[in-house]
Amino acid sequence: MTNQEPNQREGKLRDLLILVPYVKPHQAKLWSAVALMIVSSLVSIALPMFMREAVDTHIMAHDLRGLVSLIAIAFALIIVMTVANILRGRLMAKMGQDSIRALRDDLFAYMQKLPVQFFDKIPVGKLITRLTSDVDALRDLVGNAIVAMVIDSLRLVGFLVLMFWLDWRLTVITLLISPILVYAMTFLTSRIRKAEDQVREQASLVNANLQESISGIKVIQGFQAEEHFHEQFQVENHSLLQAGMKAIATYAFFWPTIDLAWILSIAAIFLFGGQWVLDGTTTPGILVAFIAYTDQFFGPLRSLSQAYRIIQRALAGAVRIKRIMTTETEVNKNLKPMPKIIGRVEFQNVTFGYDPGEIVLHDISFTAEPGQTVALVGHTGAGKTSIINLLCRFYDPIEGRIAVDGLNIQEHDLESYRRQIGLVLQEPFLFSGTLRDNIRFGAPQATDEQIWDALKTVGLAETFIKNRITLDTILTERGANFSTGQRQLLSFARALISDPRILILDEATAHVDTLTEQKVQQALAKLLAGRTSFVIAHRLSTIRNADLIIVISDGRILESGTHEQLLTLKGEYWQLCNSQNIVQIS
Ligand code: M5T
Ligand code: MG
Repeated sequence: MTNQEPNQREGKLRDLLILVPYVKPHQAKLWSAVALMIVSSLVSIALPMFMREAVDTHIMAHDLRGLVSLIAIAFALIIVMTVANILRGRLMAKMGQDSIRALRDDLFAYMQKLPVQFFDKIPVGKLITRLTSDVDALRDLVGNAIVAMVIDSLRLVGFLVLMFWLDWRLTVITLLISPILVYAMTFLTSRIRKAEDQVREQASLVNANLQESISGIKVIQGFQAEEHFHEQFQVENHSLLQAGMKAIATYAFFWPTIDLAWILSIAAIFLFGGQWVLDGTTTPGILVAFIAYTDQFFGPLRSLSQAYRIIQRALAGAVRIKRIMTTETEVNKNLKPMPKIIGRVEFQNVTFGYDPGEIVLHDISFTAEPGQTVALVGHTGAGKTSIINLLCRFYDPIEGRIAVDGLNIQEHDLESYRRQIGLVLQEPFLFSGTLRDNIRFGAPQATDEQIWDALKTVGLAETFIKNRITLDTILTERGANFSTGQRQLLSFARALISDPRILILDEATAHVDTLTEQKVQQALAKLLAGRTSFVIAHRLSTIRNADLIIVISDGRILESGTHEQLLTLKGEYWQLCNSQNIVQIS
């Protein structure tokens, strides 16, 4: 589960380049923010010099008027600095939010196009946490850290230059505490970072767990498995607590260490600086200014180490986001579009496995002529759905070729191909929204009249009218306010409306009762007419009239032919029919 997540350290600064197109439109804001920051930095660099001036020139000379006017100037500068800081904060925050909103939009669009395999490997809850927290990390970077980094480095240099200029001996003494700082900033921050990574990883596990138990709530309650799931949750939740505690414990060392360094250097400055004032080699004003510089010196240091952490997080996030945005999707392959197809489907020696080491389909070959109905029959786990998955190109074969109208589907644009396929699955996908939106899903231009026609064809119109269900009726999530059979029929209507050349029904009739099934059979006959169709049904009565029945066993084609042909073989199909008492009907 975690083995394919990139390690934090894989993040390179170059990965942050994915942000460039998102920040670019906001350049004006960025540069204004930089300008404002330069202003406030200059003021903060200059302020201690005012202190020196106040002490040495005015206080020592008993010059109260001069002192007051100096303070007035300093005060004005402080106002300028404060306003600049407020404006800069707002600009940067706005820029961060705006650019990240665009990134989030794009990310969603990319994710929707990712190959199905991508989602096989990562639990949904984890993916969601990851996307939200990774995106947040990038927002922190854009909205704060980038500019802060540059400006804080400049401020540090400015402080050092002025400190050396004022008194190099005191500067050297201040710098003597740097080993403590280096320890805090490298060793401690790297430990904090590791602990925080663990917290995030664990939080995503808790969310994955939560997501799973919410979507399975009926089964969980039905089997009284609440206790078991609760225990599982408690375990994950406890690990989250532990990870959090560890992070806090490490963090607890950080500021006190920094403060210790600060106190030590102030003490040293008083000790040595005091002596030097007494022996006249430095002035009281310089001593005061120096204390102020030392104090200020720690500000940028702190925010630099914070910025460092934000950058680390953003790097890790950028790698994962980049992986999504650069995962090869069919969209960025630029293949030629699939022309309008007639519907001749050929599987030529197709071999396939979800995991290349575990072959699920062996050397499958068959041809479906345009308009034919092909039934796939076989025991559970035989590989029927897998054949469909290949036909829809959710996956690609390891060996062999799938051709439609003689064209290799792998060499043609996926969108233009899938548009010509209709898919009805055992678990129909309905989403929260109106009935209308759910049905014209694959054909957005369909009119209300067409929709009602489709509903009539699948036999739902009457019930809907009787129950006052209109096209504006809202479906709750996953269509929970409709019965399973109704949902099935709705997805028939959806397939009908999009008028596909190739139609796939995977266990699509499993949920409808026998009476409805007769209706459905008629609906099906209309649905299938003139299209190449693939029907998977465990109830063999549904597929008796198919033009070609393919019997699959353990991923291989065992026999194929029409119902009558297969019966005379007295093989697997005959046995299956026997077990469902339908031999005599033929
Ligand atoms: C065939 C494996 C499954 C089975 C084999 C869909 C799917 C299947 N498999 C995966 O590893 N990952 C997947 O996403 O493939 O499975 P199938 O094609 O689903 O069988 P079926 O459709 O004939 O069975 P059923 O039960 O729907 O009638 O080994 O583990
Ligand atoms: Mg199946």
